[in-house]
Amino acid sequence: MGEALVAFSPTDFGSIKYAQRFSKNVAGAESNVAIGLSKMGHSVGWVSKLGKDPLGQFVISTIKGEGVDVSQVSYSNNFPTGIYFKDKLGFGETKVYYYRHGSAASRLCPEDINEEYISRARFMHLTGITPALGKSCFDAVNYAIDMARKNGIAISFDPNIRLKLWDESTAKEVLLSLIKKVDICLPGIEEAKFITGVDDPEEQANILMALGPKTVVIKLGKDGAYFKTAHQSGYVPAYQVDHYVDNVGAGDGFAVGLLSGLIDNEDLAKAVNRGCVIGAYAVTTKGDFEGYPTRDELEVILGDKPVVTR
Ligand code: KDG
Repeated sequence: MGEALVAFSPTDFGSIKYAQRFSKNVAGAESNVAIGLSKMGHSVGWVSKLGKDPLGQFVISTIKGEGVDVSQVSYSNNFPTGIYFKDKLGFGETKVYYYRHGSAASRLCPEDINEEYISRARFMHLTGITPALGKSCFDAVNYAIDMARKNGIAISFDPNIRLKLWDESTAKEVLLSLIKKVDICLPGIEEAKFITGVDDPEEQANILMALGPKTVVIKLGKDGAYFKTAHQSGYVPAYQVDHYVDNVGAGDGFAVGLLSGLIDNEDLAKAVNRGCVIGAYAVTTKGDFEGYPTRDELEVILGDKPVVTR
């Protein structure tokens, strides 16, 4: 559950201040995860709200076209589909400018959540972006968590801290309150540092687990990932790709791999490795999810299947 946006990126190198031409892609942390899981062949649904406008039609046809069930998406006549711009800075980083305040998805509320629909899932994936969008979204996230817990659905949570959307102290307080109620917590190392106040991933995982989650996976970027449960822990190295375009969407790709591995009943280290591989492929394209492999492609990448191109 969460907001999808239309992302505009300059087609030429340089700042959006000077750009004349833009490409347009669908983005959004949670819809990225939904699309990635669908590409892996899993059955997945996305709960959200869009404006009844052409950009909303673009978003819905893209997400539906990727095989995600969109029956739980509603449309607003009064509020638009949110957008953002990616600004490629000279030193290779991507900065984003959001135009999502007052968007249709920022009006998501508990009434948009259908308990019966949720009760059919195996996992519910949420991020710290949604509660940052406004009070009704915060209520919707808490309601979704309550419904998932009531129905025995495992909740995965990526803090996805976006300090352009809320202030640090509110972010910390709300994220801590949510982490206490989830099963799997998937922060990046900098996010884990923001939440726990310590630098070391093993210490970070201990602190997060003491709050409630049974599984913690800290994403370490070029150093891979560290995972921990009550019974096991370990490091998984990063997967190397030879082509870098844009890192937005990599964390969501990691969540795709991890959840996909768990749905396939892989052991945790293998699922984390799948996360590292899909996260790495995310950086090879301009769009967030376009680089995520399909299941067949993943099998080739992992060496389980030969490549047949003709
Ligand atoms: O994780 C990728 C997202 O950050 C991007 O698609 C846009 O959802 C988005 C956000 O709020 O930053």
